[in-house]
Amino acid sequence: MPRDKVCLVIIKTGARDLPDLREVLEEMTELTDSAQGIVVASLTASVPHPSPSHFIRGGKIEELREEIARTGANVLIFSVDLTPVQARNLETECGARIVDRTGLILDIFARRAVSSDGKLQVELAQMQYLLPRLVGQGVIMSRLGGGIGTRGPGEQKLEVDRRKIRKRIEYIQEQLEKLRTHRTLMRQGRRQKGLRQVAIVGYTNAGKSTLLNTLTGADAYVENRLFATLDPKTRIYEDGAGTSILFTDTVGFIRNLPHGLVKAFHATLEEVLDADLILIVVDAASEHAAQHKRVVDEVLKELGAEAKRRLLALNKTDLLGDVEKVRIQDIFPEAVLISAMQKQGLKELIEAVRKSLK
Ligand SMILES: Nc1nc2c(ncn2[C@@H]2O[C@H](COP(=O)(O)OP(=O)(O)OP(=O)(O)O)[C@@H](O)[C@H]2O)c(=O)[nH]1
Ligand SMILES: [Mg+2]
Repeated sequence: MPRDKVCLVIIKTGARDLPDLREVLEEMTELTDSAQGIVVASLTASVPHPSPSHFIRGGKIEELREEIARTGANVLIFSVDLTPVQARNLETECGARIVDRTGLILDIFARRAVSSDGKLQVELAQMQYLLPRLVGQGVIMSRLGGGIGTRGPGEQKLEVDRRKIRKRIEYIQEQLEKLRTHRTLMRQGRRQKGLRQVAIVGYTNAGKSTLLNTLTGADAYVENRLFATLDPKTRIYEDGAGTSILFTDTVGFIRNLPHGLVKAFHATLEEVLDADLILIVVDAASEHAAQHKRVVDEVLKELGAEAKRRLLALNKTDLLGDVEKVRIQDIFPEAVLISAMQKQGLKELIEAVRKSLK
């Protein structure tokens, strides 16, 4: 299938805590890339007061139409979330598929889901997202053509009516409840064996799976794309001197992780809540390292894990010069500097983990 040609629409709202436009553009480009779309154009719009009908105003819509005509873009991806009404109206006005930020992230998750649990969780989030959007036939049918925002484990089911979708949602919720019970039992079993559990969390693409692999010899999937991991993986670390620690790799975080996704992935994210220690991995080579660390703290808070013991590991330090290393250690004095890929700083990390677990 040909890849979608995407025009990004980067919105500056009145909200104060937002990162700058350049950073949002970068993030949206990476997300689009992870969804196999090609960014052919991007446009920014300052919208302090979004219109309830179209979000953006007439002049901008005109500009968008010109961009579409000039570049041949078939999809508009917005950096914010739109109401179903706004999305539908824009679709009609612009003659291109409209995808909002949550829709884009859901699409990436749908591509990444491998296990049946992962697929169920994504499907739940997708259905809940689509349900209020199932108004006119037109909307739903146009979403079935393929391309960003149209695909996923729930794809064939999208044409069934709302009632069937609600039934399906109930069914998935029951299944996930079973999954949750199962995971809880597994954790209790491990605990009875006296094993301590460390949850590896962090911004997407920070190197969490690489770290799990390096520490435990696991074969977790690693990729330079966002949200490579959806399913948690727990593996044992043994140092040969009698220390055994369990490490769990989890789904990555992102700014404003869609709420429905956090809820759908609750069974999975409970691994984090139940751990004895939270090991936060930050990509120290990213110029947004501090921002990413803040986002991780926020998501942990949203999960109700803010009181948990934690440890910070700054990863990818193989990409830093000596000066940069000193600078980042200054910002995060308590952090351990590591390179999961080059196997640097791991002894110090395990030592710090052991200390924190005491
Ligand atoms: N240079 C360098 N690259 C690294 C290091 N650790 C991981 N990477 C690279 O960073 C990319 C992401 O690594 P992953 O381990 O998949 O990251 P993740 O945090 O599991 O990502 P998600 O599962 O998508 O949230 C891959 O291309 C890795 O090869 C490191 O220490 N140094
Ligand atoms: Mg991963």
